[in-house]
Amino acid sequence: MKIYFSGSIRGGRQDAKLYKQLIEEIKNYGDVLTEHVGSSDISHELSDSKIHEQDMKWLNEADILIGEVTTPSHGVGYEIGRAVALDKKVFCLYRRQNNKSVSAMINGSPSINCYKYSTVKEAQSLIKQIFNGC
Ligand code: 6IA
Repeated sequence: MKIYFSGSIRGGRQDAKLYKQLIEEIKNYGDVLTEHVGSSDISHELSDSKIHEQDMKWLNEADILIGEVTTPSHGVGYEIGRAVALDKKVFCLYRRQNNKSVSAMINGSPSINCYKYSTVKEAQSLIKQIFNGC
């Protein structure tokens, strides 16, 4: 199974370590095409148009998108919308946080499965559930 993991880059890297932990769990179920999202060293070599081209190619190849959407990111929202339009399976994970709700356009979409979690352990167990249901 090919998996597209989405997480914030220019939207803010405060959750980069968490993305890495989730990607490590997701790797038990298939090939993660976007492992760089969890890397502490994001390369600045490619132009924005090349990044978009490469990511859309991977999204087309992917069977499923998993997004960590706690940190709002235009790129993540865009990828989720494109994945829905391509009829991919889409799952979003987000942490319970004071006074912050995930976008209604993500949480309210009938094509997107959204799960709240509190701890990394809980997120990892949600990932297990997602892939056991696939
Ligand atoms: O708007 P954001 O940058 O937060 O969007 C993050 C999402 O867009 C991620 O899920 C990635 O799949 C994609 N993305 C954004 N930037 C990159 C990138 N390099 N390489 C690959 N995918 C990306 C950007 C480096 C940049 C800081 C110069």
